[in-house]
Amino acid sequence: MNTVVDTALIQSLDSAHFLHPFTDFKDLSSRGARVITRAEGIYVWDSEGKKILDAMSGLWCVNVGYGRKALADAAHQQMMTLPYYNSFFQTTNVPAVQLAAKLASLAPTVGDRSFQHVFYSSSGSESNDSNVRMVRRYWDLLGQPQRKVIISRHNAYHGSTMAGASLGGMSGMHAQGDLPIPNITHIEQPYFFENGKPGETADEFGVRAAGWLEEKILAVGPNKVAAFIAEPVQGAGGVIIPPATYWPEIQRIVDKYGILLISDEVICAFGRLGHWFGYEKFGYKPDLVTFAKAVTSGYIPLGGVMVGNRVAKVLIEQGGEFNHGYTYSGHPVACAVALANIGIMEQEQLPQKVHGEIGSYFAQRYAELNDHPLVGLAETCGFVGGLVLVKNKKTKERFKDDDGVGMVCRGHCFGNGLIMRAVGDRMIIAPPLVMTRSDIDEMMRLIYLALDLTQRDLKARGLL
Ligand code: PXG
Repeated sequence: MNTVVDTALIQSLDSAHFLHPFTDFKDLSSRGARVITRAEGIYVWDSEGKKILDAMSGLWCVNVGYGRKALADAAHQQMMTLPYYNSFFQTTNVPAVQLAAKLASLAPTVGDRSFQHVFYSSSGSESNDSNVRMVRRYWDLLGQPQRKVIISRHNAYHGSTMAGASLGGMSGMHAQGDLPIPNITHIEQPYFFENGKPGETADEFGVRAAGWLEEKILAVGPNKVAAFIAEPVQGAGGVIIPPATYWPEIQRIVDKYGILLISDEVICAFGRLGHWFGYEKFGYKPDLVTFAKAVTSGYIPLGGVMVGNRVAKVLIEQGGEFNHGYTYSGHPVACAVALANIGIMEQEQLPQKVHGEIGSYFAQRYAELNDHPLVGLAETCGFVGGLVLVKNKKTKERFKDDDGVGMVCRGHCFGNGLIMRAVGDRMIIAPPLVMTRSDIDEMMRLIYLALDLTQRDLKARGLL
């Protein structure tokens, strides 16, 4: 395929017509967007022919890597058979049914929670809007309509629609558009490096951080709380991995007050943490599980909610008509691609690979970064990794926001052909699950190079 493009022309049309997400439009216009033209395996290429190792799997989604013919074939075949039909008005379609059954078979039962039902959308944001609707409907049907409040966490990311952005805890998003919407409130995130007290162990901190949920429930009034929503590991917030004690204590608290637990697994499902679903990794029992992104490895938009038996039973048996749904709920092409994608993951045993030897190798190599003078703490969970850049390793002194260290490092990553994301002073990755040992070695080589160049720059600026 001819992927040679006139970069200047594309950039000028881009700035004339395309308003990008989470972008300073004027700033982008002045510098010109990077034009990505093709991808294969774990690499993308830009319009200047530069080859870049994509350690972010697109945006946490291309778990099976780029260039998978089976996914293109599935889309092509489904488009020629039935490109679209809705699932309103008592109709259904074959791929949507098959995928729902497949997802139900993959989602493990934990304790008294099992997952037999799926509600489809086209994105993570929409799925979380659906969660808000389902949670409130559930409590209405149980005769407790006063249970409206959903508790989330600061620095969580749950999407960009009105409900998604409200559930999320990003202050920059709340500052625009009168958010959060009513009855959504937040507690602090379990970020040990930042919020651990001197002398406190990670495990002690995990219990204390979970305790903030109980404090909030008591402050709101236990009979007003509908649900708690959280990502197993916070992704967009900077790969914040909770201490091992956190989730069990959260489980104890939600059980004590009988509130619903929503596990937002838009990033953490489909092998990312070494399991089909993230809740398996930590062993907690969600009532609703949000998914999107890697269900199709990002090849086509699809999202949804795995609805656990506790909620499904009430909605199905007592609910009557549920007045909620999308044109593309159960889109046949998206569902066909998802089935093919899950087929690849099963055949290549990608969750098992991340859980097993290749995941251990990644963890071991990434942990070596802890010896780098700029790294305060480097941690992984499955195939996500985060590290914090520090001024002083011994005292854990951080850089100032204005120092822009993350951006300096990100610049060096890109300059040397690596996509690694910066979130403040944290550098994060979520590599494709198909990486081999030698891919991991190459990625680590590029990370070290970027860190060394960042250190050199910071020294030159007198910041070290
Ligand atoms: N929940 C979680 C946990 C997510 O990570 C969404 C919901 C929303 O999904 P949609 O499909 O509506 O975008 C996400 C999305 C970043 C970044 O900068 C992360 C996401 C989206 C955009 C940027 O890391 N995650």
